Amino acid sequence: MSTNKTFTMLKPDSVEKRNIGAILEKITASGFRIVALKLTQLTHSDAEAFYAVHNERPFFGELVTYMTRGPIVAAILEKENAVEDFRTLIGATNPAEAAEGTIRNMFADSISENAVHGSDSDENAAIEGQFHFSAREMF
Ligand code: IDP
Ligand code: MG
Repeated sequence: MSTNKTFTMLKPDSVEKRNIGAILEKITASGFRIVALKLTQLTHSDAEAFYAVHNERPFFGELVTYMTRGPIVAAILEKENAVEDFRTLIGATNPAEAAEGTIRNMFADSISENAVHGSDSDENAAIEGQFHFSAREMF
């Protein structure tokens, strides 16, 4: 059953390039409601746990270094069919393959520094959202 919620991070490159406002505008203009929102920073162990599924991949060390090098924006978003629709809005992992008008097409530089995270399932959206936000931070 769909929860109608997903979890996103605007990754360190988006914060460094001052794209927070433009990306949040694109997200809300696309019909998502912001349920929870904060500027925060992942620790090394946070990033290793978050991306544990990729820990055998050759880019894992680079990914952890990138995701911990500065603040991120964490958010929970609500919309009908949120997980799937948000993955469509962000576009392919590699911005060179991301469709015109998607967030990664507009704001990402490379397959490693690709601007945003979007949960890949309702189950992971709930786990990732609860990692960052307490009940009193969700509206
Ligand atoms: P996703 O973010 O579109 O779900 P995943 O395959 O789950 O993509 O990969 C997680 C993150 O790992 C990507 O968003 C990107 O930052 C990084 N990544 C994925 N593939 C590569 C790669 O081939 N080289 C470097 N970094 C990668
Ligand atoms: Mg993924």
